Amino acid sequence: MKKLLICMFIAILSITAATVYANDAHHKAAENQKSYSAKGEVVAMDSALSKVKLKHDAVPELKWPGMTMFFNVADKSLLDTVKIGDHIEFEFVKVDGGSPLITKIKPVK
Ligand SMILES: [Cu+2]
Repeated sequence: MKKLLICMFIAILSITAATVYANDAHHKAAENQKSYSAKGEVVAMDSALSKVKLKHDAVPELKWPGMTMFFNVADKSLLDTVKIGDHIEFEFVKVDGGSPLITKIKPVK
């Protein structure tokens, strides 16, 4: 009986440890949110403000039609690899009360 209790205790400890570890792997709040991927074209950029205007394809997961809109970028350096007119693939998270935030962006050939 005592052995069983010890086993259960260890099992609970490992589950707790796994959960803490999983949460610790993410540092930015944005990375904890669901991210979506889409394709589009760069229409305008403002690196100083970490903003980019994209003409993006539909995002079926969010029931978004294709449109031209501004996104914020998580880091200015994300815009270093793209220029106006580039066709791109990007990942973003939704932000309550603000423009969606791009976490990854890369040109496609
Ligand atoms: Cu849009």
